[in-house]
Amino acid sequence: MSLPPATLEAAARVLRANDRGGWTVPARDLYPFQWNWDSALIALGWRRLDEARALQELASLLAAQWPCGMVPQIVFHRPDPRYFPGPEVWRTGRTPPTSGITQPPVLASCLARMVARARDRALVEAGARRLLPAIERWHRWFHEVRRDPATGLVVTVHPWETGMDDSPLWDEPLAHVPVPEGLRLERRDLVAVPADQRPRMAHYRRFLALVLCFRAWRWDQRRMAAQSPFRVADPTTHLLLLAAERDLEALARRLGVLDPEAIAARTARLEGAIRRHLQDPESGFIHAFDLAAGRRLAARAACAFLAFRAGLATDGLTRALMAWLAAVPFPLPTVHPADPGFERRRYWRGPVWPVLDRLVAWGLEGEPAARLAAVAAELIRRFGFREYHDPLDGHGLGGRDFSWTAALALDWLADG
Ligand code: 9WN
Repeated sequence: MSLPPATLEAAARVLRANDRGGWTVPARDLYPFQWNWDSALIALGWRRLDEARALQELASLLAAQWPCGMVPQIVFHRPDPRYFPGPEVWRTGRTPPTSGITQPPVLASCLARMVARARDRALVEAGARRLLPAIERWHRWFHEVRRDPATGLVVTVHPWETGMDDSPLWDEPLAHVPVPEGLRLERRDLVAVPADQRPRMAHYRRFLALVLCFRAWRWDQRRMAAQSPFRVADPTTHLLLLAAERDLEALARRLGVLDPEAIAARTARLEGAIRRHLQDPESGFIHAFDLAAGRRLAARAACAFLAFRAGLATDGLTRALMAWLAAVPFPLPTVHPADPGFERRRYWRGPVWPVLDRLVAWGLEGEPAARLAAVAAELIRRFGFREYHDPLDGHGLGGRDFSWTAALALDWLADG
């Protein structure tokens, strides 16, 4: 289902209004800096309007890469009092200031899509050649600096790294994170969004406690991977990294750059670790793993369906997807409504996120892909470019004029 021209024009207006000159804010009031996986997905919207601007979005993010290879979750290009915690809390010592953790790696996959659909092939391929070495270093960082020696899985040290911050997946491992006495927490997010649509205070206190712990360790990434009080293997990070590695290898072969064999070898190792530790052998479902406790977690979330994109589909997982699609009028609910943890309006604990539908549909064909596109198109037509929605009545929630929602309208729903 495609969106009408007027809606696509409105999407382009959102991107232009959120453009800060080479980088785009996710949402003007709520998130006034550059975010990692937002920018990669926003670039896909820019590609429909201006391919050079799309490449610039990725370049401005990669310019903030750390010497160790990490590409940070947030780049604080210029001060803005509307977000907490800002650079004065993170204190990572980087220029420009950045946070000290990462986010799910979708950059390579977005760049591969830009190359595959390029209108100006010479421009986009030249841009890809420039950007690929930095992206390869970032992927290598996941395998080397963030490798859990016991399982071969990638260590995630903060729920913000998963992009699905207060998901019930993290309730159990977060419970072990100590909160220092007298912790000072400012909730500037609650100025723009009602509290029942945002993470609870108990979650936020632990989000901040982890930041302060890593700050005390001077952002030593190896120490964070080995000793963080929150050490999990995240389905989203693993499944998107697996897909991104496959896309990177294909790009390397196509453009004759990097070492595709080395990428293929580490991709195979990653796939093996996911199959061994995250995928349930009977149901095919992809679970999170608590590395600190040494066991797979029982909780289920919709990010498991990113497995289709990563080439890990099974009959059981297909049956589960069908059940989740049928469970609510506006799928995918991030948490199944029959789950006791389901909350229809609260952030990553139930609402449908158009951006997740887009990422899941990227790995699907036929009826399920068409259904997700139809749902996202209907939500956008009725409620505008929102951050997420109530999966029972479709009502728009969270931030407004949201960049990645506008971008997916241009990149995914304009194609029909
Ligand atoms: C923390 C920007 C980001 C997204 C995340 C989403 C939310 C931030 C927050 O907003 O997280 O990174 O402060 O709530 O959970 O996926 O990248 O849109």
